[in-house]
Amino acid sequence: MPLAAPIDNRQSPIDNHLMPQSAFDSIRERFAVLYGTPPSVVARAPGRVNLIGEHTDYSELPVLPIAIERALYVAAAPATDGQIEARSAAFEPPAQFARSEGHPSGAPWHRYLAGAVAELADLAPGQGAKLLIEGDLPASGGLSSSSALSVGLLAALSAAWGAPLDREGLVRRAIVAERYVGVESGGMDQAVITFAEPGHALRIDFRPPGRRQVSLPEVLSFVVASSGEEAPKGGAARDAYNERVVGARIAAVMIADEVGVDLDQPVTLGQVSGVDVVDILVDGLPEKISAREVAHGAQVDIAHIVQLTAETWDAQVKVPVKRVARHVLAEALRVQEAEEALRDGDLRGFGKLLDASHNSLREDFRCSTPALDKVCAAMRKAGALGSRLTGAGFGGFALAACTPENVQNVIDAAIATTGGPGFEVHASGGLEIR
Ligand code: NG1
Repeated sequence: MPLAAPIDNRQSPIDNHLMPQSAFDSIRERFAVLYGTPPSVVARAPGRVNLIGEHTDYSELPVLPIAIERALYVAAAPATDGQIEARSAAFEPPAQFARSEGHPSGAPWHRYLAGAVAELADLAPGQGAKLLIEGDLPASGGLSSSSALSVGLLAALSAAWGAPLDREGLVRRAIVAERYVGVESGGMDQAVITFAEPGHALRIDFRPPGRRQVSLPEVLSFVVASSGEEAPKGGAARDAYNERVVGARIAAVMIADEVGVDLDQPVTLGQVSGVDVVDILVDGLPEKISAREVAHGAQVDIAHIVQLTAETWDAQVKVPVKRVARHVLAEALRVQEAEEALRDGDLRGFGKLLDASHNSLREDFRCSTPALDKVCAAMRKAGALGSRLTGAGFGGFALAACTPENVQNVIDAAIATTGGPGFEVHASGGLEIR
């Protein structure tokens, strides 16, 4: 069954939802005090909350996120000395390195900075930059602070160097920049951060590529709550994420091989999701299998399965395949159903889809944690229409949908369970550059 309805490729107008001038003014003032010169540009990159469509983007299947009012602000000015100097109250410690050196050692956030600078190697060679990064976006996982940082840095640096990127180019480069940090992510975050409109979710399709704004009912509110566990993109969480990416690729190859799809190029589950008997084929997949076994059996280039941008993957390791594919394909159908429920104002139906998504992420995809399960259950008990983990999982934040009069109950229940933070979020506008 084809998943994607025709997509309206309308672009978000720039500066569609102006944030208060004061936030831009105050970072400008602090920049001037810090560096003795005003910034030439400030970029505001919001966080995001994925409503539904979790772990589908890297299989080229749809997602339905919103941008939120919490954001990172990146102020930048060019520097003739070729040095990159970046300070932040949100990220410690400060960074300083010669642009020509490329890779500063140090804190994890320096890798995002290095990734963004490396992605702009073709712009204003020899120029350095002074940067100040501030904001109110929690960095503990699930609200996309890493992509807000990458998008904000690319937007601010390219503008400061006199070559502002167009929004499509910005998204493309931000995806690549972030993959160098080691997580083979799909592209949802960078797209919604750049193209979101207030009051709307953004339906993003990858095959064929497209976006459309989905109007949100006014009587629908959203709360996000921390599970109390961080989900840093290093170590175990990165490996667990990449294991799912490889599992999804293996499933795609095995199904494609069954139905005679050309295997000369990498295949994704998105490519085979329309096959009539796809559910039967998924049922026939092994629970676990290694990339090497599959590549050998299907005579496919093993790199199509295990090649990650910045990490190596041991092709002999057996990874979960059947349950990963089952989640991904079912979740893609839920995105379509959730969009329809929003369009029809069916809030209960929408809430049930969030619950079903969480169950699938817990039981099949296995990226939930007891703390995430607990905070979701507490929010449901407090009257939420539905609740699920949001983002990659393995810790981080959960989302609840509720009616406006229930927002406070849901927040209180979440905070009583985890100690917080928990707060309401509104669908907000994407990247602004001033
Ligand atoms: P988080 O970790 O929540 O920013 C990650 C990926 C997304 C997507 C989700 C799971 C990055 C930058 N983003 O989101 O592309 O795959 O997991 O749906 O890694």
